[in-house]
Parts: sequence; structure tokens; C-alpha cells
Amino acid sequence: MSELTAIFADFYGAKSLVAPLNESIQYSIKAGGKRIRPILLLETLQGFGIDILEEHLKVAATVELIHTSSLIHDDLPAMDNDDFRRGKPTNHKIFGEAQAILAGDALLLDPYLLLANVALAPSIVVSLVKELALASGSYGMVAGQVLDMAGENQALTFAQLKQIHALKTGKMLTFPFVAAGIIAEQSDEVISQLRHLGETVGQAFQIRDDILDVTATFAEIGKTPGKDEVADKSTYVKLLGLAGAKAELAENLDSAENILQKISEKATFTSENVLKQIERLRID
Ligand code: GRG
Repeated sequence: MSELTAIFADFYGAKSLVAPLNESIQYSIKAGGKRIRPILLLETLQGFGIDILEEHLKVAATVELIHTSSLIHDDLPAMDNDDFRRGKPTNHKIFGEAQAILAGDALLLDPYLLLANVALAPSIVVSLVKELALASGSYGMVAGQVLDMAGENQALTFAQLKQIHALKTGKMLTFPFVAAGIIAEQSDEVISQLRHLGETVGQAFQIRDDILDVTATFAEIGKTPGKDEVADKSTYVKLLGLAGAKAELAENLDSAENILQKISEKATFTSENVLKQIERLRID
């Protein structure tokens, strides 16, 4: 995603920026994330027949920046207390806790400056601001993180686990699909199908994350495996067993593909490349 890297370089390239803050931000945005959220947004937009412009890349950048801010905060000693992320020492291990908190704060707020300067119709920009805030704050990811922490050392039900991840992981994976629908000026009905698609992909994404926590190596996931077990967290693997979690992942991905098919029937939409991204989430 070199186009996205160029957007970040431009935004964080101003000489007037405060050096230690900028250094810690750059460390995390260049650490090698998979960029799945921006990729989904851009592939969905292209599916609607829209050529990607710099303005679209800026919108795609916003969700990646907020996602990165959440990883920095999630890794802090007060939260998951991780030493490694994306195969590198976590932000606070390099820059200290206070700086890491502030880098996370800036990465949470800067996207709104990026969005405010996007040259798209004002009504589209306002809708995107609303969706980004809904996905990330008290109605989304932060609320999910609070529930996730409260659920440690407790035996959660499957319904509780799904609710936590719908908020914590699902909302940020829903934004790309809904944002693409907004930019492509799709009907409320199609946007609602896109939201359902994002929620389903979001559940699948978290199930996959839980599976990889027990099956993958450090080299594969870039963070310490087995942490969920140590933290005594309720996970899809803990509740359903490894085979059950894999079946649940497959079921969610099948549902996502069905929703994608329905969107192709409702709108002028080429689903092939989004389908490829969803297929990449499968685990045998
Ligand atoms: C400061 C916005 C903000 C939030 C604070 C800490 C917190 C609240 C929320 C944590 C949210 C969180 C870490 C959710 C996990 C989602 C998840 C499965 C992340 C892994 O995403 P990948 O695989 O990671 O896309 P890469 O490294 O590829 O970007």
C-alpha cells in the first residue's frame, strides 16, 4: 500500500511537528501493519466502479490511523501489556508509556483533520465523520475494549463474547464497507447491507485472531502468541474449542460471501476483489 504510505508521509511530513511525538507516531505507522481496513475500503469503492483518487486514500488512511492508535493503547501495561507488535517492540517499549499514550491520542484525533480537508461533497464528509466516530468511540471500539477488560477471569457466554467483539473489532471493520457505500452514494438499503457485511467480516476477523493466538508463531503474527490463555480471557477457542472456532470462522466467512452476492444483485457492484480479501481470512 505505497499510496497510503505517501498519504501518511505527507500528513506527518510538516517540519513544524513536534519531533518526539512525530517520531513515535511514525514508528507505529511504519511498523508493518497489514492495512486490511484501508484495503477493504478501496476494494469496495472500486467494486462500485469508482477510480481511486487521493481523496479516497485519505479516507482510507483515517481508519488505519485510528486502528494504529488502538493498538498502541492496547499494548500498554495498563491494558494487555505487550512487548511486541507487528514483529517489533511495542511503542511504549521504545518511547516510554507517557509518549505512547500521547502518540495514541494524536493518532485518534489526526484522522478528523485529514477528513475535514478531504475534497469530497460536505454531506459525504459529515457522514464519514459520523461513521468513524461511531466505529471508534463510546458506540464502538472503546466500549468493546472496556467490556473485554471487564470480562477477564470470567466465563463469558457466547452471546457476550459476540457482543464484545462486535464493538471492539467489528465496528472498525464495518467502517470500510459503509464508508465506501457513502462515497459511492449508494442507497440506504445497500449501505445497510454493507454494514451487515462489515459486522460479519468483523466477527470472522476476531475469531481468526483468537485461533491464531493459539496456533501461530511469533513470526507469523508479530506478537507474543498464547497471551489470551495467560490472561484467562474468554475467546472463541476457549468457548468452542479449536475445531469449533474454525467451523465458526468458516460459517461467518460463508455468510459474508452470501451478503456480498446480495449486494452485487442490488447494486452495480463487482465483488471479485472484495471476495479475494474475504477468502484470505480463511484458515484450513
Ligand atoms: C485509543 C482509539 C483508542 C482505543 C483504545 C485499546 C483500545 C481502546 C481498543 C483495543 C482494540 C483492539 C486492539 C482490538 C483488536 C482488533 C484486532 C483483531 C487487531 C489486529 O488487527 P490487524 O490484524 O493488525 O489488522 P495489523 O497489525 O495488521 O494492523
